[in-house]
This record gives sequence, structure tokens and C-alpha cells, in this order.
Amino acid sequence: MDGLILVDLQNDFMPGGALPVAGGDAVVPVANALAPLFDTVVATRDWHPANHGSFVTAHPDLAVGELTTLAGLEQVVWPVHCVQETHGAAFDDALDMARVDEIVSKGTDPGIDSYSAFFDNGHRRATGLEDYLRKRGVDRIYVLGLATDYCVKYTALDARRLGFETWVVEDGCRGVELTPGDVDASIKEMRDAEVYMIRSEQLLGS
Ligand code: VGL
Ligand code: ZN
Repeated sequence: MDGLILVDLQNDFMPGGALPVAGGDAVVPVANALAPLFDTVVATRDWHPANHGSFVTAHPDLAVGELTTLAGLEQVVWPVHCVQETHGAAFDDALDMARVDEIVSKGTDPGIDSYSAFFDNGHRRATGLEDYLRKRGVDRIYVLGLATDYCVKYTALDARRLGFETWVVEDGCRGVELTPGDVDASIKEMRDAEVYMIRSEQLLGS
């Protein structure tokens, strides 16, 4: 069975949001077009408490984009974003939620970040996404959303590592590109891990 994972299509990652991803709004129509093709559609959301350790407000001596340590792991310092129950954390209004079967929240522990929709960055705690997909009989996963170089990448790599056949819908993703070239490097990293790339028109045309 085929599952579609829509990664973090939330206001704060859209142009004008707190952690804007260039062209992020352009992937929502791709999500809406593909969702009807799938038995199982999951929308993930970055769902941080206001005191999350990845926020610049927790590191008065650091600037956004600089590195720190969180839970013993290298951590990029981010602007305050996707705080639970705020407008910024809500899904983009244009996303057709009627096609979404399940919402998976991540990044809820203030002491560790979670780019992957399956596990926190230390692989310490599972979000429940794997169990959900297996119960639904999903063995092939298509991933799209924001951002290519963070949550999409780590979600796809974990999916592959968990044994799912994993495809990333390239035109359904956009990246942060903290450093130019991060998106291309992420695509290479995913390919090297046997994550396959596909374009939405290839799925829609069949
Ligand atoms: C993300 C940075 C911080 C993402 C989430 O969704 O890719 N990036 N939190
Ligand atoms: Zn976040």
C-alpha cells in the first residue's frame, strides 16, 4: 500500500512566516493534487512548546543559523516558529485537510529537536508514525513538503532505514538553504541512501 507524507505545510514555513522557505506555498497545490491518489495521507507538523531549546530566545548569546548543542547533539539555532496552538503552527489554509487521515506532531519535547517525522534527532523516542503506517499496511512511502534540507530529508532517510520503499516528490519540496547548495547535497544524501526521486507529473500521469 502507498502512503503520502506531507511534511510541515504550516504557516511559519510559508513566505511571510517566522521561518520562511522560499517558494514554500508552491508545494501546497502539489500536495492537494497528489493526496487523492493515496489510501493513506499523513500530515506532519512541527509542534514546539514556547520554550523549545532550538529557539534563538533560548540562546541569548547566539544568532539564528548559528550552531549550539541540544541533548548532546549539534543543533542549528532557529527563530521562534511553530509554537503549539499559534497561527504559525497551523496548516496552510490552502491545504485540503479533508484528504488527511492522520496528523503527526513532532518537536514537542523542549529538550531535543525532531526533524524526522518518525523519531527525535537522537532517535530516542518514536512519534508513532511507523506504527500507524504499518497498521495501515503501508510499505511504500512518498514524501513531500518543507523543508528539503531538514524535515523532508530526515523523514525520508528514517523511512528508508525502517525498510519502507521511499520516494521524494522533488517538485513538492523546497529547502531552507541556510548555506547555498544544501538542497542539492540533501538530494545526493537521500539518493545515496536509496531514497528515490520522482516528479509529481510522473505520478499524476499514470
Ligand atoms: C524544520 C527547521 C526547524 C523543517 C523544522 O520543517 O524542515 N526546519 N524546524
Ligand atoms: Zn522546528
